[in-house]
Amino acid sequence: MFVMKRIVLIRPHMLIPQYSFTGLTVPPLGLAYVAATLRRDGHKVTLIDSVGEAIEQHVPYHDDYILHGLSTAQILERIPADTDLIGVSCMFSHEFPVSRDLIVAIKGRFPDALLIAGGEHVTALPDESLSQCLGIDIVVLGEGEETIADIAAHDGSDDELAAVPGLAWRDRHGRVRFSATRARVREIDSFPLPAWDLVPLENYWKYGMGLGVDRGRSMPMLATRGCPYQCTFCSNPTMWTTLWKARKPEEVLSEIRLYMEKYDATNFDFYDLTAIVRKDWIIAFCRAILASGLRFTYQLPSGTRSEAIDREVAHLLYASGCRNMTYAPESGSPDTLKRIKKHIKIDNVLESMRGCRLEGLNVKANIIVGFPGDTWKDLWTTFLFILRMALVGLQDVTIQPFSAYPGSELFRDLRKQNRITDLTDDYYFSLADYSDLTKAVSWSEHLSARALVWFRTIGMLSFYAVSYAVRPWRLFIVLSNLLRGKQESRMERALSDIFKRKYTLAPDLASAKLATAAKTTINPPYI
Ligand code: B12
Ligand code: SF4
Repeated sequence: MFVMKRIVLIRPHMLIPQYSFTGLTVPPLGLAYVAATLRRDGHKVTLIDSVGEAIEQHVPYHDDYILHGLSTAQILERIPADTDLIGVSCMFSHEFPVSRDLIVAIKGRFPDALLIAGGEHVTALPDESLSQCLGIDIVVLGEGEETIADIAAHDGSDDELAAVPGLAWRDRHGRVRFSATRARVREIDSFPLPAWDLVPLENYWKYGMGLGVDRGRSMPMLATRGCPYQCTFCSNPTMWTTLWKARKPEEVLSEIRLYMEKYDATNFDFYDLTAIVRKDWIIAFCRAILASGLRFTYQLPSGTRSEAIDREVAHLLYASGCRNMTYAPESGSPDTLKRIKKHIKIDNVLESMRGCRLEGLNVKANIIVGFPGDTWKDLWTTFLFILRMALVGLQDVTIQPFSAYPGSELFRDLRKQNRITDLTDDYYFSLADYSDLTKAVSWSEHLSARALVWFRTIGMLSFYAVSYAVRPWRLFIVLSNLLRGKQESRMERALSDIFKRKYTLAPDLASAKLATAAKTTINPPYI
């Protein structure tokens, strides 16, 4: 017999390093998908988006960090008393200590509600998540929609849980148990569209927040799930396996049309792990947009591969409204690329980038340095590659030190080698240092953390120096866009975020420093 449940889904507050150069804050797409599936099944769902509901709220945390969003007390206040099931998203490993404390506080207030955690981090470390956080009853592994829907349909007894594939839980004897592996959903168009009516989208638009550059009222989109590659630094294979599935281009387009009509959306940010895997798919998608006559911009900001992007594809991308794209070559050193199993050729990537630039796209590249085994030679080769990208005309580059994310092959290797031993709070926090310009952790036997900090600074300065020396008019474009509050490149986004943080956060931070009470509510004792 079906019993309707009262379900609350929570996106916890975000943790960002104080000297972070990125202030990206985006609507919680994964939770919006989960909420839609639970509603499809007839449950009553509330979504607490701690970040979206308090974009302007920032509190200092542990000296070096900032907590962004609602406080624990404010989150607790929003949970209805008759809640049966609480789902918390635990996406980022560096935020786990903070999410854990939140979960403990929630469980303390609502001991009878079943507490389910899902997302990247708990999927990578289910055992540890359950043992480091006694507030979690069940961990949903990988793709979450159907698993949580099955849990909601059951009563939560050990036997019933064992019959639901795709989860880990602590049984009544306190032992961590795993059910059978759940296969990924193959018909990804069958998911109900994200429940955006439960998310404070207007707040994101008000502050110009989105995954890409601010090009107006932006909506998150997902055209594909998974990625067929297995780069050693990436948690994707553990989370999504290597199954890559794309939606039908016309379904993606009809979702876009819906958001244009319902929300006046003008721009769409694709959150795909690697959106462009098949050339025939991207061509069909671009042609469908062109045939529809709809006018909007879209961006591929999360880092795509280059194999399927030649000049023909670049032309269609631009013609159909794509304005920004991010490549993720990660390194310029063939030795490093081989070690991290990236399976790309530098010259092919540069050729693909050149095509995009010639067609007018705004292009950024992501570089990671300090992988285990990286040497000065790898850094030097990567430095030359960075300069070549500047000459090709890329607008932006980010250089980040490698972070050993749980779920990745490199993380497992480092644990086997006893280079990562205890998963302490300090370890989790260290994963956030990638975005702090003053910090790095080096996992290379040949490079110090200091060397990586310097490399990043010199590498980025050199990229922009060459870029502006070769194309001096770009400086004027950046300045004029900044003055007009317009954004085209990631540099413009970063400068505008820093400006916003300085002038809109500063008073907030000052008052928060006085309010020591805030620290006690946000930071209850660890268990
Ligand atoms: C959008 C995005 C962001 C956004 C924030 C997203 C958010 N809402 O909080 C921003 C730009 C801020 C961001 C930044 C970073 N990101 Co990011 N990001 C993504 C991205 C591209 C899309 C996420 C998404 O929406 N996916 C689609 C939805 C459908 O999947 P999902 O969110 O995982 O949700 C599903 C399941 O996880 C599960 N689920 C999730 N929550 C819950 C809750 C419950 C109760 C249940 C049952 C299930 C469940 O069900 C959902 C539906 O199937 C992913 C890559 C990807 N495509 O997954 C990387 C990814 C999540 N990011 C990653 C990383 C490393 C980062 C950064 C640390 C640095 C970086 N290199 O980019 C920063 C740090 C962020 C910070 N807090 O400061 C890693 C995470 C690794 C890890 N374990 O920490 C990912 C997986 C990319 C990768 N493979 O490297 N990111
Ligand atoms: S880094 Fe990109 S290409 Fe490599 S496995 Fe992860 S998502 Fe796929």
